[in-house]
Amino acid sequence: AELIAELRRAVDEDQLLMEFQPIVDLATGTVRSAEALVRWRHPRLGVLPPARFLPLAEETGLILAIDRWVIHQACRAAATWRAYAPEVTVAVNIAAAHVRRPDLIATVTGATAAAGLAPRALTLELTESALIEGSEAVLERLHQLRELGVRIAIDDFGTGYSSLSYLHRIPATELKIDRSFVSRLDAGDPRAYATVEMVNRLARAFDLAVVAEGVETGTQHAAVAAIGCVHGQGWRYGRPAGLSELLTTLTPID
Ligand code: G
Ligand code: G
Ligand code: MN
Ligand code: NA
Repeated sequence: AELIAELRRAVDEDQLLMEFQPIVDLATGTVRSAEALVRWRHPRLGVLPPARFLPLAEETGLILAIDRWVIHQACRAAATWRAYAPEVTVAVNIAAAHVRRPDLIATVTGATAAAGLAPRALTLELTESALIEGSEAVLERLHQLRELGVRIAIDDFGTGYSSLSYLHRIPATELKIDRSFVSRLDAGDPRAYATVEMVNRLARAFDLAVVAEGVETGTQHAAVAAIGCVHGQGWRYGRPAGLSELLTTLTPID
C-alpha cells in the first residue's frame, strides 16, 4: 500500500527514468531503432526494474500515466537523436489497458507533435495478450494509428496465445521473436531453430519486419543471421542504457 502511494508520487516527482536499447541491422550492425524501457529511481530502494513496479502499476491503473510519460519522453529523445541519425526510430511498450482506451490516439498524436517527431518514427510494441483481447474498437484504433504512420510491433511473439488468425486482422508492421526461442539456439536445439525459422518465414509472407530479441552470444547472432532475420536486439549489440550512451552508438549523417 505504501508502494502505491510512492509510485503515484514517482510519476509526479520525476523519479521515473528512461533507458534505450539498440535494435540493429544484423548484416551491418547499424543501429536502426531503440526500445525505450522505463525504470524507477526509488528514493530508498535505488533503481527498480519494470518487473518490480509495473504489475502494481497495472493493478492500480497508474500504468496509464506511466505509459503516457514514457511516450512523451521517448518521442523527445528520438527527435534529439534524429538530428544526428535521421533514420533511427523509437519503440515504446504499451500496456494492454492502454490499447483498450480511445485516448491512446490523442496521447500518441500529442506526444509526436510536441516533440516534432514524425509518427512513422514511432513504433508501439503490443503483446499478443493485449491484442487477443482486442475488440473491434481496438482493431479500429490500430488501423487509425497505422493511417497516421505509427508502426505496430507484436512483442514477445510466440509466447502468448498465438492465434494465427489475428495476424490476418491486426495491422502490424513487425514481429519481435521472443528471446526464449533465441536463447535456446546456443544449445543447437533443433526445435528452437525451427521455431525462429518459421516465425521469420511467416513474417516475410505477411510482409512484416522481424526482430530477433535477446541475442546474447556470437552463436545466437550467427544463427538468427543465417535464418535470415533482418534485425536483432540483445546484450550482444547493446544493453539498455541512458540516452547519451545510445547517442555514441549512432552513425551520424555525413
Ligand atoms: O527493462 P526490462 O528489461 O526489465 O523490461 C521488462 C519488461 O517491462 C519489458 O519486457 C516490457 O514489456 C516492460 N516495460 C518496460 N518499459 C515499459 C513501459 O514503459 N511501459 C510498459 N507498459 N511496459 C514496459
Ligand atoms: O518488451 P520486452 O519484454 O521485449 O522487453 C525486453 C526485455 O528484455 C527488457 O527487460 C530487456 O532488458 C531484456 N533484454 C534485452 N536484451 C536482452 C538479452 O540479450 N538477454 C536478456 N536476458 N534479456 C534482455
Ligand atoms: Mn518490448
Ligand atoms: Na519482447
